[in-house]
Amino acid sequence: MRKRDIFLSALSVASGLPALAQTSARPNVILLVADDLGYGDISCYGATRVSTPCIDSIAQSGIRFTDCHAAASTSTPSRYSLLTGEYCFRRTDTGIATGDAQMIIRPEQYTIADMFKSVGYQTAAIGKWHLGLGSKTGEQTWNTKLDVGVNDLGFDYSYVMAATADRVPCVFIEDGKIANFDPSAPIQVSYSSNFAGEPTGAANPELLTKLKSSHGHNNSIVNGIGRIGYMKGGGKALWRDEDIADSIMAHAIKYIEEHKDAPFFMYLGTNDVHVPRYPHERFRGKSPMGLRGEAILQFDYSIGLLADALQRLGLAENTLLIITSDNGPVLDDGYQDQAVALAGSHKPAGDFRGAKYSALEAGTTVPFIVSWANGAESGKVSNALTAQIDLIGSMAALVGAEIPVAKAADSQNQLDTWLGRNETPRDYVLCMAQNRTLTLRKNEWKYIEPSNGAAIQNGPRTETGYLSTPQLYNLSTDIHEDNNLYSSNAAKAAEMETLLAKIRRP
Ligand code: NG6
Ligand code: CA
Repeated sequence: MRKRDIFLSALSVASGLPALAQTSARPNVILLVADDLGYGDISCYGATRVSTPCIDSIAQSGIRFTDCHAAASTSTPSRYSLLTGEYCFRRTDTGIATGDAQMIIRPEQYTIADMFKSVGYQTAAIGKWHLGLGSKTGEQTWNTKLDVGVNDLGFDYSYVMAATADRVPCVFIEDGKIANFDPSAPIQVSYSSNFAGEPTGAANPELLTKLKSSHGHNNSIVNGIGRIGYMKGGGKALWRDEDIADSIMAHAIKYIEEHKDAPFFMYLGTNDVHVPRYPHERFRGKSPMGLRGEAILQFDYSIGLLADALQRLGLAENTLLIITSDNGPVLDDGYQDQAVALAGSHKPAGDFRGAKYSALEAGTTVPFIVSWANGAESGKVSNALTAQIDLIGSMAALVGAEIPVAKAADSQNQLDTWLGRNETPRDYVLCMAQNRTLTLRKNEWKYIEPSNGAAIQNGPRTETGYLSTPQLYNLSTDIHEDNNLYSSNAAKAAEMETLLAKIRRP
């Protein structure tokens, strides 16, 4: 036997599962990560003021998890952990990245794409990136090929937004180069000062014709919307916010069409439902919740397009699709899109306390749906404590890849739980809030370490859960984290603190 076959046999014995390579074609894997989509934002997780039939139908044919966590309550650190299997807190440079940040994951670092490539998969990253590009912050060669980019992290193909839709540069980068590059309008990007003669949201609010800011977002104006950071140029390469969802999904589907004969892994980051929420015209007026509700409808519609494409190409049965979000929800994240005023009875975070940015459960508890007709249970709801950090470990077990020693060290193999074969919970779940406060879950217990952050998030006015003293909650009786048991349950508190210290310094 070749080394790979020996490894697969060993794996099948160890896990009790048939080695996939010996039983069925290896599945395609699509990891679809929404942006700021809350636990309560989709109907199969309880939303009633918005309906998400495409996602609900996928959940019905797969497993819907009720207690899954992103590694952080903001995007950059959450995605860093997801793609590397390493906790974001282990490095200090994993906070929310500017659009001109250098690449945070180092080319030599092991990624989920490297893992899939090691067993012969084609790999693609499409959509929101927000993990930096180029080798030096502020010195990217935007108008020629970037010196270092997504394709240096194991992805064969990439079509990404450098950061977020509210940050410049407002162009897509395809395989390291500006997509639809306009030679008559090369771009310039700065996060320190404006370019002479260029309007800004702060100086020219009359030019904010599509969306006005509620906080921040008052630098360069692109498509009638103020952004974070300054840019000049772009011409025909500039995105139109109304077309971002279509553009991301069109590129994803084109990739799938072109790679339907070989197994592929696709990291697919939608822009929805991050700010600025400015969905395509066809969704306008379709939600009582205004633009944020329409962005959720657009997100669901995009997933419908993806599902249809998989069906049409004969890939529906043997594609493992994960639908999740990078962090919890927020209503007012800096634009006057009326998300707060029109939310009504909608609970974007379900029954959890807090929001995006927060150390409370709403910050990192995210929708998590796994669907794979050929290999996962169907029509199941799993209450197992799970974590996105286990992506590499679980997917490596799925495809029989050997993770090199000391790589993706925080990621575990939770494949059986993820495929619904059992409900074995993760032994603990560690998360990081925006001010880098760490939280620890173990079974029903939740510990929040002390920090000096403000109790209310500046801007969105949401609860952070930051407190100068430690917190301990029993979520089985107190899902809303109201009763701090830290003083009254000293034994459990000590156990959680000891475990946190151990994880922090392995
Ligand atoms: C904040 C932005 C917010 C959003 C967030 C990152 C302001 C006032 N707020 O700093 O709008 O962009 O960063 O969100 O600028 S994330 O989901 O990508 O982490
Ligand atoms: Ca996010």
